[in-house]
Amino acid sequence: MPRLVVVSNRLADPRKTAAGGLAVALADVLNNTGGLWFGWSGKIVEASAGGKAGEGELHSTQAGAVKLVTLDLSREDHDAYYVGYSNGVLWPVCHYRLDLADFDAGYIAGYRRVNQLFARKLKPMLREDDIIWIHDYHLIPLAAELRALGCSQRIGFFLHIPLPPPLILAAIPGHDWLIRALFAYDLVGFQSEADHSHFCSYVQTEAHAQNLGEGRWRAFNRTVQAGAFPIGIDVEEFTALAEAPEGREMYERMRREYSRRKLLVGVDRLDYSKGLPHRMRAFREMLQKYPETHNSATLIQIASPSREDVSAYNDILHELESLCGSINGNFGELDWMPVRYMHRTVARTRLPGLYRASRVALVTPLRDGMNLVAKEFLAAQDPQDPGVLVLSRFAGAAEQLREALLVNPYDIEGTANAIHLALQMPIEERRSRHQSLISTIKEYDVHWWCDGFLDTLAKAKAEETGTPWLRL
Ligand code: ADQ
Repeated sequence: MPRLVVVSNRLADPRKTAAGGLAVALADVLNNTGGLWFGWSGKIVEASAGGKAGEGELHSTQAGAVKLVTLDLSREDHDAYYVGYSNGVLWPVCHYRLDLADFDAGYIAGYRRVNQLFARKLKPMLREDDIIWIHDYHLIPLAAELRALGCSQRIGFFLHIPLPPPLILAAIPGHDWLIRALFAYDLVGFQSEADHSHFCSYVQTEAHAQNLGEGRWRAFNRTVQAGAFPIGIDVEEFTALAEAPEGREMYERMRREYSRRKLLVGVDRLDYSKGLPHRMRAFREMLQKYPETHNSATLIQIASPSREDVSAYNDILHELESLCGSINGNFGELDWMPVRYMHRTVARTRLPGLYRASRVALVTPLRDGMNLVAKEFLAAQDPQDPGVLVLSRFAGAAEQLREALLVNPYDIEGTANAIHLALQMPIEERRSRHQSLISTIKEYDVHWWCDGFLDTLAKAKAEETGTPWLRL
């Protein structure tokens, strides 16, 4: 079996529970093939006097059969590649937020520089028959840079965030270069059919690519295969976490604490794509419209700190704090606070207990590649007395989870009504919705995703008919 090489901006130690679903899923294949996982160390090195920093000092550790190799970045590279182009341009535009993008002309060169650095450092570690799997928007041009150095291995790419329609994508400085770079891969995977269809319309209209059928496209002297591979969770692992002592203890504590009230839960990174202020307004609207919910429902919102070096994140933090404060100020009683808001990360081992104790989950992003919280909430439920998922139609997960209560998060009143409906939903309906949803997430779990992508990659060998790579 060829060795699997995974490349992503950050990596996780697959032996640790805290690493989460993706690391757990990749750990199996990485372990079985004695694989290599390569990425940024998270460390920023300041330029030393006279010396050139950021030439990527390598750190290597062995995690079982898996080799983890990371590199450091210079301050300048980090600011342009990570804060600038990746999180200041690609993240907002791919989440349809042109208004929040920071189109600084200098960023793209830093993004390219770091991708070249990754390629230069990775190449000497590669074997001829390796299968390489590159993840996410930070590393779109990495295959092109590897090809430019003479690498002919099979290379796949998976985009974890949405791909917007061509006219939005075209707002990205260098969008044509980015899409052209995707043709350096043998296989490109998206989260949803919607994202895949945006790729198809872009390459047809902007790149005049030839449609070869079965997801294959020819352009820039290369062929590439593209498709939707919706990511799942490790349902068994998550259910086991719910049954483990910490999961149970958390569940029992929450049940005791909220025995007189129904619990609603929201768990997100604090990011403007997650629709947190819209969610709070919908919850406030529900309290206003349905006074019988006063005293009987509490929303726990956990928002983990995220990318605090990007200014748009500070704005969302203040807006959220002020909304939670005003809801509690206006509706709270001496013995009841409608919202409990926490700006922190909850340990992965405790999440299942919290989910299981909640009657309703609010997963209402304005735009999301997939959203794994939705799937984790479903996996943690008691099938005999399951909670209800209120899910944004703009999350990639909505393509699969049709039996959730689907909402348009921009429609505050509509979402408020859906939350109320979820709180009132009779047990038979909760059970039957949950039954369909759980069978979907079990069938399309993270192992299905991982195997499906790698099997397709093993078969998808691009034809090269010339030199495709352009300079930026
Ligand atoms: P994220 O935007 O980070 O990921 P999401 O899929 O919702 O979003 O969450 C990823 C993981 O983080 C989940 O396992 C979740 O439990 C955990 N998490 C989130 N908030 C947390 C908190 N406050 N405390 C503790 N844990 C928390 C990107 C894309 C998504 C896509 C994933 C995977 O933006 O659309 O689903 O990658 O492809």
